[in-house]
Amino acid sequence: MKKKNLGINSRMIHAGEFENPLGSATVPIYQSSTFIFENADHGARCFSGEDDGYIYTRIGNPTIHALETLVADLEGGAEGIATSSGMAAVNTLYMALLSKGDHMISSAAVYGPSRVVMEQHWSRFGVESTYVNTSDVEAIKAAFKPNTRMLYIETPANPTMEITDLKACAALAHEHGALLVVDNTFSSPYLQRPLELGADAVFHSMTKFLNGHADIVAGMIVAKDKALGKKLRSMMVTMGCNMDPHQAFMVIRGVKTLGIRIERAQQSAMKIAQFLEAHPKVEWVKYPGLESHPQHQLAKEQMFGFGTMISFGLKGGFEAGKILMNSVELAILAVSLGGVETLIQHPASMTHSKMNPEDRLKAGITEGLVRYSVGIEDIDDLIEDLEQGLAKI
Ligand code: LCS
Repeated sequence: MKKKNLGINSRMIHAGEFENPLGSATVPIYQSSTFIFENADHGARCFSGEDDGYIYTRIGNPTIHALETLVADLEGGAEGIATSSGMAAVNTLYMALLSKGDHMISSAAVYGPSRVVMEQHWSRFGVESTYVNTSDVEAIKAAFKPNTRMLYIETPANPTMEITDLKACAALAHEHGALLVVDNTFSSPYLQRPLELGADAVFHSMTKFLNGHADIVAGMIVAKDKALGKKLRSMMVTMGCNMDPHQAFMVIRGVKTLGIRIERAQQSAMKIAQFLEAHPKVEWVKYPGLESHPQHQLAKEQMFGFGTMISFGLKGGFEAGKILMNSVELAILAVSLGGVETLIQHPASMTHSKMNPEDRLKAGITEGLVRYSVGIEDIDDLIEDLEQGLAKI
């Protein structure tokens, strides 16, 4: 039975290449910084690329390779490049694909540091950027310039939950000679596969769903074709933002349960979103599964499920949100997302606090927005927790 013919749940458990001379059931941790050459000629052949033997863990490592080939398989790409964190993946993409004088267009609502690093640091090296509401295709069209080299999309967006039409973005980017890069952190390949919709590269903060247990920080880029993969890998190796073998082992372990974790959590997310929408103290709820979500139809078309992330605003604004965050007992007050534990946080003062306040508001990240990442606890407990927290407002 060929592994590539298997469904995604089977591939989450069995995909990924690793040499297995001792027949271990799981991928071993090759916790070694360097690898022994058979002789001097072998060493030279490894360096020249004539032999694909391992050299040094920053360049390549069998445990990391197993994870890279696993996630590349799930995303349907040619090459996976593991990085030390999601932000290392972001900076590898920027560094490899943008040069002085180039321009990129990005979703206005993205994970705060992905935008801040571009506006405050890559701008120092002459890279220009424009931020638009990418759920509006016309706004993207209008932002292209002759030097636009990258269209950078986060969908659903952190934390506004806006959805962007990836097929339309791929067509627009390619028409203008630019690459489409998608941050797929909020969905994971289980719920959305941007490469199948025309993206050139997709990446993850694997700190979130792929690892799923709030115990590892990690990133991954998957390139659609080998040539782009080679360029990105070479940049990752040169910048030295490689993953550690133990980190890779942990994520491989996490990916095995990705499907069942998401299925369970998104079932609860739908119920929680409906509960919040009907609650008198709640002003608005953004969850792609709700018919009230402005891009509900698009989410249905390009995603395989509505996910586990909800954002909402309370009638009492930020003060009410603060009371709720201080009152929940089961949900944990912490940043990050996509783990087995339910988390609640306030983007304006936490994950997106370094953004210019005016830009933050323009991007739809209001002072009162509360972000809720649904875990796999019992749904009745989660609702009861929110109910008692909301009652304190
Ligand atoms: N992309 C997205 C969509 C993210 O949510 C994050 C982290 C990153 C990239 C960066 O990944 P990292 O380097 O942290 O692995 N998001 C966080 C969040 O929303 N709360 O805490 C971290």
